Amino acid sequence: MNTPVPGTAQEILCPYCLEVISYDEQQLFVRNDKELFEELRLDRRTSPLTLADTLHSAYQRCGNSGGGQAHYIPVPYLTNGSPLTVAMVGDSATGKTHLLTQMIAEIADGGLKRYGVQMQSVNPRDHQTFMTERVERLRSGTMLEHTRSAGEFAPFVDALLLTRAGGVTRPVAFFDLAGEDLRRTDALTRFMVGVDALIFVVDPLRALPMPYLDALRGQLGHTRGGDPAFQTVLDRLPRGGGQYLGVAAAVVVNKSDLVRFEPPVDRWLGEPPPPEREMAERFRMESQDAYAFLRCHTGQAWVSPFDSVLRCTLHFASATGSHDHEGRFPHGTRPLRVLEPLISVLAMCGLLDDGTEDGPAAVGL
Ligand SMILES: Nc1nc2c(ncn2[C@@H]2O[C@H](COP(=O)(O)OP(=O)(O)OP(=O)(O)O)[C@@H](O)[C@H]2O)c(=O)[nH]1
Ligand SMILES: [Mg+2]
Ligand SMILES: [Zn+2]
Repeated sequence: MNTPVPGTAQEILCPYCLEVISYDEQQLFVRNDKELFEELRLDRRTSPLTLADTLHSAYQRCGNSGGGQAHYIPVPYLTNGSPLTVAMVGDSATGKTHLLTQMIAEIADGGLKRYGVQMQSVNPRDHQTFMTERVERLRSGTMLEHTRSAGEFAPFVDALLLTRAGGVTRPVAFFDLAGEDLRRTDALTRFMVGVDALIFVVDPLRALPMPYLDALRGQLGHTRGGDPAFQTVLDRLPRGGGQYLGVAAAVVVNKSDLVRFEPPVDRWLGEPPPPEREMAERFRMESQDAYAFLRCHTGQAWVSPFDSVLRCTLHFASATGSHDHEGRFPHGTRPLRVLEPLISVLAMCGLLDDGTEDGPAAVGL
């Protein structure tokens, strides 16, 4: 992690209120054992190593709280280059939390190393909490709970520092709201206006008509009308004058284990991660197949992100590899192709080298 040099602070957007914020040593806090924020006074006489270690777990209070809820941003988020925000989108129970958990688990296991990317946590304690409460829980075979409604602010659930082989580091923060919150159009979802990448999660139990899925659908049932959260979020994004939205996007047919015998799902689920040099081409092929699959079986509304966003890829994935049995995965979980949608949006945002000669990411074009 970079140790910030006074007077060189870069202006970035606060991920919560979207106002400009820059690193300010006078606004630092640490969290105590009771999870309360306490002011941090830096002693410049401490050794650079100790200072760097203190700052790694420090927070800065955003000065734009303006009567609303005070919010705190991890210092490494403000001092390591231009941050990137990624949000999961989909109605309740589409599998956003399981998918994001498995994505971060695979990154923690070194899943981005084959693309020359190293990871570090933005805040060690928050990352450890995420690993214990989500990743280890799921790996022990316990289904994760529905995400609680966020109230006034949507905090990111985890954030990582990703460093490319050339040495460029960027903080990446992940948002995972409850499905019902994503339908809100108030201040809670305002951060969506400034988000860099969206991962739209399609639930086969809602989208696909196959009769063998009926027993698993629950009360919500099948609909050709699309996911209401997709439309609310797409409507919220700034158009910037053009016909298409400029955000990076991936549409994931999640829970693909439920339709694993349908072609071409069967074929894609067995595919290994794409090598860097073939990434753009492989994602293009998968996108064509997934688009055709969705359009063959369901209404146009389910592919609305692809129709509205300029750079969008489509993917097949399964967060858990199988359906839960009364809240448990007795044989553990077996994530399938969960990292690909994230790799795709990271490439679109210039964080991965997609191996093409014309510089920033040809992925999604
Ligand atoms: N078969 C199958 N079930 C899955 C998969 N991923 C998630 N599920 C199930 O889908 C249900 C909902 O998962 P969540 O990840 O909590 O869904 P969510 O979209 O975060 O829901 P909210 O937090 O309410 O918005 C759980 O019962 C999971 O077991 C998958 O890949 N395959
Ligand atoms: Mg959730
Ligand atoms: Zn703020």
